[in-house]
Amino acid sequence: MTSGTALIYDEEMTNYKLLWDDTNCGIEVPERLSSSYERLKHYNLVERCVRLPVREGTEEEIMLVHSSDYLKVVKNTQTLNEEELRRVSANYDAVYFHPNSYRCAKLAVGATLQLVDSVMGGEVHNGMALVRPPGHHSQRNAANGFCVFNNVAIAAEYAKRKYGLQRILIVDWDIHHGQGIQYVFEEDPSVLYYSWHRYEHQQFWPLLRESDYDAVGQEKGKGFNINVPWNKVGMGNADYLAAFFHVLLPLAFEFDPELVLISSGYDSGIGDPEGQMRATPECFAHLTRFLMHLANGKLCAVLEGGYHLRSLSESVCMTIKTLLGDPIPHLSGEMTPCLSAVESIQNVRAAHKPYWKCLAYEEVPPLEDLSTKLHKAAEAETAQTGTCPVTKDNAVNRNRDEALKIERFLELHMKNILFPVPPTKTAAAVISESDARLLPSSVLVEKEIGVKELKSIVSEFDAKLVKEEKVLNSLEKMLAVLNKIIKKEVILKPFIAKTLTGDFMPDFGAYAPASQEQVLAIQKLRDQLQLDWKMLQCSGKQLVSSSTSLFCGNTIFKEKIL
Ligand code: Q9C
Ligand code: ZN
Repeated sequence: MTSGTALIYDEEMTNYKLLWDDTNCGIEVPERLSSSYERLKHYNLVERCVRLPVREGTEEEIMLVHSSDYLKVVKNTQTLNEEELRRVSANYDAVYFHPNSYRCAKLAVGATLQLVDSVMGGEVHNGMALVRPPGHHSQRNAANGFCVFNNVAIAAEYAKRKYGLQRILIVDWDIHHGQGIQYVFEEDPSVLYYSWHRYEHQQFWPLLRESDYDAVGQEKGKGFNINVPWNKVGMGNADYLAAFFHVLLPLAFEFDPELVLISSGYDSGIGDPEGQMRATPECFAHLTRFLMHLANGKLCAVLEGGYHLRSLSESVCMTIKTLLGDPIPHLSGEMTPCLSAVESIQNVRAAHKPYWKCLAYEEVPPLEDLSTKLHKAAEAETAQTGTCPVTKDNAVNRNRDEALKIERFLELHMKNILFPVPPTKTAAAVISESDARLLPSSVLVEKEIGVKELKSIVSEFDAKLVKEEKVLNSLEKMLAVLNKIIKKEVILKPFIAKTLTGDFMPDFGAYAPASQEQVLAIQKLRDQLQLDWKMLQCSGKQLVSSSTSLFCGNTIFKEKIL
């Protein structure tokens, strides 16, 4: 068993800065690094980490992702004067060079690879590298968005080669789209890239069509590129968690990575001038903790953006505290995602449905239509009458088809709420835990089903639950929102009943070791599923090695499988 959290930081990476006026680049300052490190010291976190020295990334390592021509261009900036530096910088979008940029960019690559080595070598369990310049925008032949070398993309290539990894997950929670990473791995099924980003229907930098949800990867890499475009600013804890629950985590668990890399930008946090989002530092503790369940905990976080110094440094601390295993702080504020977030999430899910088993059984019409329609109808009606149409009996003249659609919409959301739950827990207990944060709308509404009615529904299935006021509160909140979308109890009741009894969740029963027949049956199933199950599909060694490791506790079976 390995333990410990690595921290990689070297003051030398603060030794470059913008030398001239440029409103695009002014926010990328050395204090981003030093203030994060100061904050870590303030919370006594530095001394709890395993300190690793940085090194320079080698030319060979840099060329895992970048061309030798581009490497030469960057190398050449070391000796340029200000005028020449300005000229080189102007060849790229939102980039500045300084005589120390090349040295620091090499250290940023090397620091990232040191982290990967110490995690893969088992010296530590996980860790974080605090680096400058960031990496995720840079491309084979170009610097971009403050980024010189693509630290995380290089790390993934490096880990594939040095450790023979077949499945690496990159989670890019920076608020900008890491298009550089997308370009590198677009056709590569062994690297699953996930990014959420401020998009605003392509009105936000880097203004790319390929940042939208329908960029799912190409050729063999189809299904391995996941974009969650945020079309509004102000996304917060609930929206981020909903994206994790409904997009990233299901797919990531199906993918079953051997290593997780985080493009750990904090411009997605509250107060950041670029992101304009609202996630609190505590949110990053939750995001981190979820990812620690993957890849046996092998996780490397690498700093990308983050321009509000206080928000940035508090969020860095939250991430490292969580990596160290500290308790996760509670989240405050609105716990339901906004309509725009739900729309984005549903669009990504729809786009990825052909590629992932965990999405395959979703039977809903494209949610874009439905929610946009509901939203528009509500807005129009509210403007006219001051009341929300969907709560009024006859305000919206729905035909049967539409009613059915809404029913499926609700059913889908109930399934979503319950998705990550082991069957041993009651549905209601789970809803209480998740605090109903996965509901489709956050608008306050009149209650159509009161606590009394609710109690009677619930008590039919589990008398014990009725006593738990907390559970009821969550359910009540949930029902209130559902009521807003659709008035008729008659549709809701049997459906809620079904959900509460856990109808669609299989009961696995008590755990018992697999019998020989079961192992062979599973083996056969794996053969069949291999074609479309990601976890099997992208493992070259697949059957033999995975099967034996699954059942290695039982040597009798091992021989049979081999
Ligand atoms: N008008 C990172 O967060 N903004 N890079 C350009 C153009 C550039 C962000 C605005 C933002 C780059 C690593
Ligand atoms: Zn960013």
